[in-house]
Amino acid sequence: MGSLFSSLFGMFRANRSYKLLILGLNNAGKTSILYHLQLGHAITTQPTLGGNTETLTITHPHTNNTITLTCWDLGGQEQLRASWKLYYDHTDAVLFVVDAADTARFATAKEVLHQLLHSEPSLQHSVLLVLANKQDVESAASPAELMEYLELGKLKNRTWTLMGCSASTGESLREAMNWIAENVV
Ligand SMILES: Nc1nc2c(ncn2[C@@H]2O[C@H](COP(=O)(O)OP(=O)(O)O)[C@@H](O)[C@H]2O)c(=O)[nH]1
Ligand SMILES: [Mg+2]
Repeated sequence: MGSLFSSLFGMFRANRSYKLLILGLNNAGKTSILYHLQLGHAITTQPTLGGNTETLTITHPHTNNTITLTCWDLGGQEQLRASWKLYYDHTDAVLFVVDAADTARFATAKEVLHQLLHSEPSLQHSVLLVLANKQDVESAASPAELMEYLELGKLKNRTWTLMGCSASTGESLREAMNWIAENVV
């Protein structure tokens, strides 16, 4: 499989830049997704050390427009860092990644997600894609189950969807990026 990242401009409009954030609790699979998009295959990830961000940028060869993906862990004290505000500005889409096999932390994931959307004015216009990651794990909750756990029906004035995916196999990552390309205004 080729790199999905290099073909993103085939899905996204070439005449503008995009800023996408990949957020979620630690161990959800954010870094794995980021690298899968870039390399087209799974890598062994290292835990991201407190507060670090990881960024991938692709530049359109003719227009110099960019697609930027930045990820960091939410939850715990790090979430409150003032410097994150800089990253939230002008966000087109949030990819909120949940480890669908980690049922013990669904409640925390829900709290963190709803708090994020309520407390960050600069995310008011961002579309939301929730990824129920690790669908390759047998015990993983289905997308429909996770949608209920996370109470996504409560979201108001927001374009959102939830999809199952696997950063290990790459399942549904192309569909995920396609949805974003089609739904970012
Ligand atoms: N089975 C399975 N493991 C995954 C998947 N995505 C990530 N992992 C593993 O989960 C762990 C945490 O992944 P990582 O990308 O570092 O999570 P992050 O903390 O959100 O950046 C690593 O051991 C990954 O190999 C997946 O879709 N399926
Ligand atoms: Mg990480």
